[in-house]
Amino acid sequence: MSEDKVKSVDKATLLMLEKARKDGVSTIFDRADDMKPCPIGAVGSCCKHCSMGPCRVPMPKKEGAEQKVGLCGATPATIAARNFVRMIAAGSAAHSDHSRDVVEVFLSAAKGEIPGYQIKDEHKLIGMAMDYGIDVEGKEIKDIAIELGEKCQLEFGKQEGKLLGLNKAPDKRKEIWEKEGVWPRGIDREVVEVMHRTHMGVDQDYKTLIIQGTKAALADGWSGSMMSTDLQDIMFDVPSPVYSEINLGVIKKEMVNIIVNGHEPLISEMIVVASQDPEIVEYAKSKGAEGVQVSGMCCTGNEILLRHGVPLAGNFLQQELSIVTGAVDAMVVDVQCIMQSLQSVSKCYHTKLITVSPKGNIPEAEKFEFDEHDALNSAKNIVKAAIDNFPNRKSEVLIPEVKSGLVAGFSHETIDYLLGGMFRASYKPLNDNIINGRIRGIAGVVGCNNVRTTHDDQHLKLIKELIKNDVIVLTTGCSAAACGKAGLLTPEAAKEFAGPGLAEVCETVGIPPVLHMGACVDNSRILIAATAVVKEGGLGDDISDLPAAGAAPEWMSEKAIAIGQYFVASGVYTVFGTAFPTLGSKEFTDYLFNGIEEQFGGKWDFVEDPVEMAKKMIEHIDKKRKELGIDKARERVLFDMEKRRELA
Ligand code: MSK
Repeated sequence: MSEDKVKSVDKATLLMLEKARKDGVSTIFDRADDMKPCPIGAVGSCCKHCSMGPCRVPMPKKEGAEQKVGLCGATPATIAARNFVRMIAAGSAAHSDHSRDVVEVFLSAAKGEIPGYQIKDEHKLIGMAMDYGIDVEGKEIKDIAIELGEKCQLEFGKQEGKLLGLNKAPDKRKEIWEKEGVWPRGIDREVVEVMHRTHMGVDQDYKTLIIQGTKAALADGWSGSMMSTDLQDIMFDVPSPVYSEINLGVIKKEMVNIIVNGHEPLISEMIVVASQDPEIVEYAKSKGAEGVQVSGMCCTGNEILLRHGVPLAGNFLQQELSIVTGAVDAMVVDVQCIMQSLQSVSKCYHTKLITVSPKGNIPEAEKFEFDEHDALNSAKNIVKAAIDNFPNRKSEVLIPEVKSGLVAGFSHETIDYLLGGMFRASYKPLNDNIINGRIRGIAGVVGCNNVRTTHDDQHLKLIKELIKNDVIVLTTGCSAAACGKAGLLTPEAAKEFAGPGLAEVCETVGIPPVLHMGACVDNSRILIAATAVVKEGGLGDDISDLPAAGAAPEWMSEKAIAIGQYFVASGVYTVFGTAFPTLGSKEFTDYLFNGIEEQFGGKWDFVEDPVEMAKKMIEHIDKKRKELGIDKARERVLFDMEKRRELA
């Protein structure tokens, strides 16, 4: 156990690691001990884009010595930039292909072809249609929805013109994108062009490579990801605050346990409905169970947590460990962040591994053809397969008695409403509290777990430091889950962890100091929230003027790099931890950490220590406060009652 302590700060994770070892099961934590990352590839200095290599161009050990180039002459800057923008393209493709599936289902739902899915939020539908330039006057909801679905579909393959989603940004930001020539044309086109330019012997200048990478990233953040968030909200409802529980302790011994894992809520939404059907509950009882418990994992879990309060069993590094409990009767996976090792781990227990996405093919998993036209019955078949597996439990069941309460579901619409009230929904109270200094600034802390650092530790140290210093935190993905497990997603956390100014605002409004905004695609909600703050007024006229910063302290996926780049290109100072994939080129890294700011007002940074990371983010926030002329107000607020009494 003592050796495991550094592997995670989460008690449930440590308990299950101990059980895995006793059961002879290998997990990602064991494999990380056995295999160290390649130090050359980790910093972007390995080019494997042709068969003459891989060429490795590490930093010279002796200062002043010349750095090698690839066989074709590609410099370390070109190699690092090509690797970096390919990561952006992969991340953007992942988010946007998810979005394509959502658009297809939305369009079928709008046409009334798939009865399980409907248009639930007409208000949001009309708003989005208007953003996409659709004249809604006098039209039926159904017709507006069809027109919107068709318009969204075109965004993927558009060859010329401009992606429409970016129109939502502040005017000044749009001018910057125009000036820098980075407004994307079509989602697919920008991703394909990255792949072409990074092919052997094409674009040889990191400055033009990153321009193309920026187009692909913006196509993700302001279009692909944003479309899926918005259309999912229209079909499944805009999230609003909901109480639930998190951690492996939400798995129930006497119930049939289904874990839904991945990123797309299209099928898991139906599994939730199916699991509550009286006929299904009776069927579960006929097999000796008390009922059916659906729990989430990673971002599919975040999606159904936000909209239905379905408990979250854990984040990325806990997916294998949920099976180690011996109580998971089926793990249903869709796409992204699903470990291949789930096949071998589930074989050690009785767990049925089910894949519902043809794109996420897993050789040894059971494949369920999901028929959208008969969605509920398809979902019932999946649930029944889990129920049939309940009597097959073979190993000792051990569920850690570790779980925490949380409040999730802070869409940007909800924040608007909570702050301003139903009849005067507005960001004004937030802006006022930033101006008067009760809230020092805003931080978006997002992203994955990474087994190369202590699980959840970086997220928690960073976020606790930020809220202690009156910085309100918006969070998504596995970072949000880490916060939930540590009790940071409850209104009570404000009193315990937040600085006096932030705590006062949270207590008045009744919100936690850390707001769970959703899955990784929902980082688009943070962009819209930042835009709403700009449009409210008093804090400059662009996102880059805001006292705000972003971070992904435990990132690991290519999607995180795409997210980071669209935040930087939207004007945000963005800090990553654990590792940074361009450090092998001083020239390209200097550009990302400094030069890029002149173009976009945002920049990258890399800091390993989370407290130091918080310090740098707060320094940036204070710099922005000074530029806005609101640093004086903050000093006044910090003069608390005790000091006033002393003065008297
Ligand atoms: S699941 S991309 S590990 S946040 Fe969205 Fe978590 Fe990162 Fe996957």
